[in-house]
Amino acid sequence: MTNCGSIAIIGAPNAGKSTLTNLLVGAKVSIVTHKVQTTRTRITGVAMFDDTQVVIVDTPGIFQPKKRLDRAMVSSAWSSIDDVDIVCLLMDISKHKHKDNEIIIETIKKQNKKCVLLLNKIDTIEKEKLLTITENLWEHGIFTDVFMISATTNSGVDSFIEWLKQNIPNGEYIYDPEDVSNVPNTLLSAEITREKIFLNIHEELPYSLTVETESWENFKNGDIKLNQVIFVEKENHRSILLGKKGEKIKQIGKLARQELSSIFDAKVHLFIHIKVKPNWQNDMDRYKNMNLNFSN
Ligand SMILES: Nc1nc2c(ncn2[C@@H]2O[C@H](COP(=O)(O)OP(=O)(O)OP(=O)(O)O)[C@@H](O)[C@H]2O)c(=O)[nH]1
Ligand SMILES: [Mg+2]
Repeated sequence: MTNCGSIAIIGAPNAGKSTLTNLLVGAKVSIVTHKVQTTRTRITGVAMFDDTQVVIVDTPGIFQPKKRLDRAMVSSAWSSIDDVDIVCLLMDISKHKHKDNEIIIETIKKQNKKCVLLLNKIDTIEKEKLLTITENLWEHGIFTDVFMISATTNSGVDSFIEWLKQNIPNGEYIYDPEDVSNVPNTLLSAEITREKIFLNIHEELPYSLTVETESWENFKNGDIKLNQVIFVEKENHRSILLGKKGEKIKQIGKLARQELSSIFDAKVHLFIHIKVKPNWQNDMDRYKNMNLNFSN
């Protein structure tokens, strides 16, 4: 008898949702950076724990959205809770009082939902504080279980996995047990390039650009040729991205290519073009490409 079910990991930006997703899956399916709002769309990973298959939906961080892209991201995160068997609210324990977390808790209460609380980054606070924080949060009455974890040091995650094995319903596997994700390779590779931009370009620019894979070619010798485009809003954004003598984009391309070669176990030829498209955040096609709903 096998078990199979789905969980959504929701929470404020930067809480560690994608880090935990990758840890549970055992492979990098979702990009991670130290910056908020890294994940822009739902990313489905597949984890196997003995005879239990867990379909993990990593979601964009929930915050108070202003722009259309922000609204689409937040709405994509909230919509995940109706599609899964178990909702997990992941919280950076050091930010448990942050406004975003208050709003998330209130919204869950209003919807009469229950969820599992995953208190993450316990490596960043003193042990003595853990119990008081947990007790205070428990009083909200919306949590069925609480786990204290660190997704970077792997602390406490085994207990959560054991709990999943007990609580995921009986059922046939939905995915091949060898699968790690249902994210198309074109999207994953665009995400990897976006991650390198987030890590190498500072301040606001990473938020006002998007990356798409325009073409993907598999060669007979196993090599892969990728053409990607980065849409930016302004001409000076292109200059920042290029850097002096094109050094910046060269470095980003190199880092992305190295990681893609390792993910796809092949030689990757990556060609990146930068296009200035002032209004891309109001262009429906860009949203389709990210699996986001345009009309939010
Ligand atoms: N110290 C510590 N850092 C962590 C832990 N888990 C994640 N991080 C770090 O937190 C940062 C954000 O991690 P992500 O996994 O990208 O967070 P996220 O919730 O997916 O963020 P968004 O996609 O922006 O909503 C990264 O720098 C991680 O390395 C943890 O348990 N302890
Ligand atoms: Mg994320």
